[in-house]
Amino acid sequence: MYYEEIQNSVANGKKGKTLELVQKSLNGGASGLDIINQGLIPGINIVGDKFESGECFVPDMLLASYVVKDAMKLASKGLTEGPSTKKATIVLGTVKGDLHDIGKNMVEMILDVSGFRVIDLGVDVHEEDFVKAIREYKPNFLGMSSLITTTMVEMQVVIDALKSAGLREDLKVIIGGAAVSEGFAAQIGADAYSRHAALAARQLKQWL
Ligand code: B12
Repeated sequence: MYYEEIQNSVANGKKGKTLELVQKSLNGGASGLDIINQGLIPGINIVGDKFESGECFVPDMLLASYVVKDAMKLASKGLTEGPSTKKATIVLGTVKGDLHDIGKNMVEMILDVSGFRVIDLGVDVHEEDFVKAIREYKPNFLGMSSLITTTMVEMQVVIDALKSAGLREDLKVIIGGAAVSEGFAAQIGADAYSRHAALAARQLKQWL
């Protein structure tokens, strides 16, 4: 299903080629989720590994991220629509200081097709904006993303701000992103950690 080719074309920042391969895979009957999980994400991880080992630089990561964003839009057309009545609401955002949003967007996409109403606050979300959104939308869940070790501490800041505002009790908090872990979730008093988007949808359904 061209997964390896998709990985390589993402890693090389080739947008046209990637979109062509995604379309070919969809035409061949591949599911959007498999294309994302077996093609696009491993592809961008190749770039991340090369960045870590000094074989590529920020512009390469940026280029690959543009390719993945467009390809995800195309692949998500292959995802089945969930029920039209939304089960519950989640406020979602990447924490202060962190601009990574591909993973968060993927969580948004999966939760949306799984029947959740998602309020996406975007990236670099400050604690006061999380608090404001929880007040305004009264969601069942809060999801926070962090990919950088220096910004993951912001999750604790948000949880503390929610406690001070008296908004923590009625809310389940789920965290994710490459920087965090189950242990970290327990440490900061979050209710759950999810390694990937599909597991997040499963966890939220369990909480309903
Ligand atoms: C693309 C990328 C970028 C792009 C981001 C573009 C964008 N719009 O997102 C750009 C070029 C902007 C970028 C910048 C930087 N980056 Co960067 N980046 C990456 C890269 C290569 C891929 C990230 C990605 O999109 N992965 C694919 C997605 C799908 O995976 P994911 O985010 O982990 O999400 C999945 C799960 O974690 C989970 N999940 C994610 N969020 C959430 C939320 C919830 C609620 C739940 C339940 C689950 C969940 O579900 C997702 C899907 O299943 C990673 C390497 C890597 N392998 O992670 C480095 C990486 C994250 N970046 C890194 C660094 C250092 C930086 C910079 C500091 C570089 C610099 N010197 O400027 C800056 C920081 C800028 C900032 N302030 O944020 C480091 C972080 C190291 C660390 N330990 O802190 C990494 C790990 C690279 C490396 N190996 O060193 N980066």
